[in-house]
Amino acid sequence: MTILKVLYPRKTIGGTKVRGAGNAARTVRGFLYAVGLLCLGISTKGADVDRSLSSQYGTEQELQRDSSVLFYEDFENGNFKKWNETVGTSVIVSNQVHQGQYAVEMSMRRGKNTGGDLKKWFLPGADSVYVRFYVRFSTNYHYNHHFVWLGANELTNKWSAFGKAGLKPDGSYFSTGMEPWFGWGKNPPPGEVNLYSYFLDMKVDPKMNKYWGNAFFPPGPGAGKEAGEDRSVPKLGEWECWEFMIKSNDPEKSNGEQAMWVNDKLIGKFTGIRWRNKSDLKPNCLWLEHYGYDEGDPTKQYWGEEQTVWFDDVVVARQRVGPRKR
Ligand SMILES: [Ca+2]
Repeated sequence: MTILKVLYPRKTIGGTKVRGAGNAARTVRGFLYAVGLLCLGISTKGADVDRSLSSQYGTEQELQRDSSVLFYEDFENGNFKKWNETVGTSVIVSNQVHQGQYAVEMSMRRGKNTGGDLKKWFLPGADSVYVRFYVRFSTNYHYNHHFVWLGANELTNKWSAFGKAGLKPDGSYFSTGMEPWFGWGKNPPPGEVNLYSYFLDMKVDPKMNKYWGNAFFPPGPGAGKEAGEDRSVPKLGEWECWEFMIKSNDPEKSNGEQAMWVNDKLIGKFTGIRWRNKSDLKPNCLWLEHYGYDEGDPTKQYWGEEQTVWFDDVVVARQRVGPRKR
C-alpha cells in the first residue's frame, strides 16, 4: 500500500519563493488521506543490488571524477560558488562538519526566518539521478515543512518545477523530495523519511480538488497513523547518510522509479511511476533545503524557538553513490 501525505503549498512567483503566503494551505490543516493500491510495486526488503560509486573508489577525490557524477560539493572551498542560488540562513561553518574543515549550516528561528537553501541546476539533466548527502539534525530538533528536493525542469524554463503546489501536473515538470514526515506529531523528531512527489499520475486531494505532493512511505500500518515497524526515523545529533533517486520513465510507459536509502540501507523502492510524457524532461535541479517555521507549516504547534540542520558531502550522479568511505 502506498500512503499519500498532503502537505501545504509553497507559492513561487517569477522564480522567487513567496514564503508565508499559503492561505489555501491553512484550510487543509489536518488533512491526511490514503490512496492505497496505486498499482505501484513496493519493495523494501532484501539486499540492495545497485552497484555504488563508493564501492568502486577508495576516496571521494577519485569518486568525484567519475563520468557519472553531475555535481560534487564537500564545502571544502569554504564558499557557495558551486551553487546557483543561496537563500536564507545558509552559512559555511567549521564547528560541525562530517568530513574536512567545512560544512553548511541551515538554521531556522521562530518568527525570524524560514530556514535556508541552496539550488544547483545541472542541465540538461539525466534520466536517472541519485542524490547523496550527509545530514545532521540538532539535538533540539522538532520537525520541518520541506526538505531536500530533486526537480525536473524544462530546458526552456529552469523554474518549471517550482511553484506547482496544488496544480494538476501538465507534463512540464516532475519532482520528489526526501523528507522527514512528522505524522501529525505522532512520529519522533525529525519524523519518518519518505519521498514527497509530483508526477503525471499523482492523486488529487478530493476534498480540495488540489494536487498536493503524494508521499511514498515504506509499507506502514495505514493512512493517517503513525509510522509502523518499517519506518525510518533519523537520529538527532548524529551525521547520517541519506540518498534518494529518480529513474525517469519511458515517455509512453509507466515504468519510472524512485528509491531512498539511509546509512546505506534501502528504505523504500517504488516502481510503476509515470513521471513524464516526453524524453527531454529529466531531473536537473538539486534543491538542498531546510524549510519551515513558515505560515503554512503544518508542524506549527510543535515548533521550538530554533532548530538547525547541517549538510556535508553532497553528490549528484547518474548512478548509486553510497556512503563516503573516508
Ligand atoms: Ca566538508
